[in-house]
This record gives sequence, C-alpha cells and structure tokens, in this order.
Amino acid sequence: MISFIDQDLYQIYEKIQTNTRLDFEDGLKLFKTPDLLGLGKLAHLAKEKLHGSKVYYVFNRHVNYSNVCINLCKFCAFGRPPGHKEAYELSIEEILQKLEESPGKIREIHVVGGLHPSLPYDYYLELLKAIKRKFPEAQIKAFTCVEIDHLAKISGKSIREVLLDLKEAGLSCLPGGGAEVFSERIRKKLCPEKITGRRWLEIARQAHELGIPSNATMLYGHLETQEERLEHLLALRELQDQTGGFLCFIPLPFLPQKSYLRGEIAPTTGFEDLRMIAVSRLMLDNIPHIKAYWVFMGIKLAQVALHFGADDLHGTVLEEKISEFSGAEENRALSRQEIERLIREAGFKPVERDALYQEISIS
Ligand code: V47
Repeated sequence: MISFIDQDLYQIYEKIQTNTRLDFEDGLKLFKTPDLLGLGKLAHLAKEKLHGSKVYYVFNRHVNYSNVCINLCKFCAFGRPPGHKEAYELSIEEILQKLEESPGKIREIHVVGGLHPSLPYDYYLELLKAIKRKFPEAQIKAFTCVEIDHLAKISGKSIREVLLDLKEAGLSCLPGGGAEVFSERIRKKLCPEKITGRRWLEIARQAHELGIPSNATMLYGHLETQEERLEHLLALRELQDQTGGFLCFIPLPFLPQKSYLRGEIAPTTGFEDLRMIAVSRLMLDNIPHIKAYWVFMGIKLAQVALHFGADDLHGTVLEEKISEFSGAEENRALSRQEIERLIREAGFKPVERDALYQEISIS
C-alpha cells in the first residue's frame, strides 16, 4: 500500500493510476508539496510504467566547436565575444583528431557551440559530413534550435532547407539546448538576444515534421517562478501531442558560479533538483525519457534521481566545455563500467542506447 504524508498527493496518485493527465493546478501542488518522498514515489511509479527497471545511458562524446557567441546570455559562462582572448574555434581537422582519441565505440556525438558571426554555412555541413565519414556507426546529435535559426540567417535559407541540408550531411537528431525558460519575461531579462520560446518550439516542430527528433531542456533555478516552469512543461507537452518528436526532457539546474549572475542567485539545492526531475516525469506524460544530467546535477544526486522519475543517466561524456566554463563540479568522463555500477547500485538494469534511444545489444 502506497502512503503519503501530504494528503493532496492521493488525488494525484489516483490520476496516475487511471492514466488521467495532470493539469496546471496538479503541477503547482507537486511543486509546493513538502512531501518530497511522496512526490518521488509518484514519479517513480510513472517511470516504472514506462520503462520498468531499465535505466539508459549512451557511450558518447561532446564536441563544442566554438565558444564565440553573439548572444552572450546572462546565465551562460561559456560564450565569449568575437576577438576575446579566451575565444576559440576548432577546425574540422582538430575536431576529428579529438574524436579519434576517444576510447571505445562512440554511439552519439553531441555537437554544439555559440552563435559564431563568421564561420561559413559550409563549415557546419562539412563538419557533419567529415564526422559521419570517420564514424559511420555514431549518430550525430547536433545544433540546438537556436543554432538552426542562426544557420538559416547566415545562409539565407529557410529553417526547412537548413534542416534538410543537415540531415543529408549526417544529422540524426537535435540536442535540447537553448530552450531555457520559454517565458518572455525571463528571456527579456536573461537572454534578450536569443530567439523567443515560440520560435524555439516552431523550429523543433519543423524538425520533427522532417523526421528529425529532438530533445528539450529547461534551465531552472534562476529568476523563474513555479508557474513559468509549468508553462514551459505544458508547452512542450502540447507540441509533443502534435508531433511525437521529443525523445527526452532534461531539466538543467542553473550553475551561477561563473555566470554574469554570480553572487545574485544561489545554486539550486538537492531537494529542488529531485523535485524538478519528479515533476517533469509526472507532467510530461508523453515524452518518453527524463534525463538526470549528472554533469550539472552531480553524479551522486543524479544516481538518486533514478528513484525520482529519471530513466536516463545521459552518457560517458568526454570533453564538455559548457560545464567546464560554468564551474560544474563533475568535469570528467565516466567509463561504461562506472556508469553501469551507478545504475546497478541504485537497483536498476543498465541499458546502453544510441542517440535515438534504440537499445544496443552488445555481442
Ligand atoms: O542551452 C548554459 C545551459 C544548455 C549554464 O540534448 C547552463 O541530450 C546551467 O542543452 N548553468 C546546453 N546551465 C546544454 C544542453 C544539454 C546538455 C546535455 C544533454 C543535452 C541533450 C543537452 O546549458 C544551454 C543552457 O540552457 N546552460 N549555461 C549554466 N551556467
């Protein structure tokens, strides 16, 4: 018999048992309940219905091709203006060289960067083609909706044309970055130069319609309200009802330490991070996977999050620069053995996947 300290959670339990969709008011209750373990039980139930005892991970590698950015969002510690002494851009040869150093069989190559003002459109296409040539078995997850918009601007092409070019060059799916919080109020304050939330969703829609699935993120723990978090989740849920193209949702806890907002905003707590994972699992009933991104959450908390609705521990992650610049504590790679141990010790069955969440059977 399941039991809750917060009596309000029984009504939500009832809805989950009967596959009744949770609404905005339910979401607020979940954000406000002091019964974190009760919330975790609910989210775990929802996770188990979808995935049983499986927890996914991918053998992957990140490539941050350049940190030069013309947006310079206030929460970001990664971007540098053109000409800055810490600005960098990698040539295609340099990227291939880094990838070749990777141990093991890479299944996913995650490619993102800033909005570079002068790298030509061809660079992006040639980069994908070159990676695909060298690593035909790896899937390329590249360029957020924000970068896709930038590529459309620099090439004078439509979003659809850009996506088709990239697909032809080897793109498998889009990463979930750049969504931040869709609220216009927040975007005006934190990232006024960035595309709107509506545009982000429109680009994701077009990708899905062309058979390019994508992930979605939400950056939380800065100036946003609980209501704004819920509006973000519900906007994703609505689009997912129409396209079915989102693979995974990743709540990203804001790391203020090295951003323009350092000193103004305290980092999130473990309690808040677990709550965010659980609410995401419960509200996003149509997005199959919820990722506990250990690079930002910390390995130990990400492991605990597997009992709060997360079914995906991301990957082994070699070389991720956004976290390095942001001051994340977990700035290293995990081996396949380490990631599997984390999953097994939490009581789950590790399942290696590719970027599209297809299970890999190791022969
Ligand atoms: O869009 C930037 C966020 C995102 C900070 O799709 C910050 O599988 C916290 O999207 N504190 C990029 N967050 C990372 C991302 C991602 C990561 C892992 C997996 C996937 C996936 C996507 O990082 C940005 C922004 O929201 N970010 N600065 C910061 N200081």
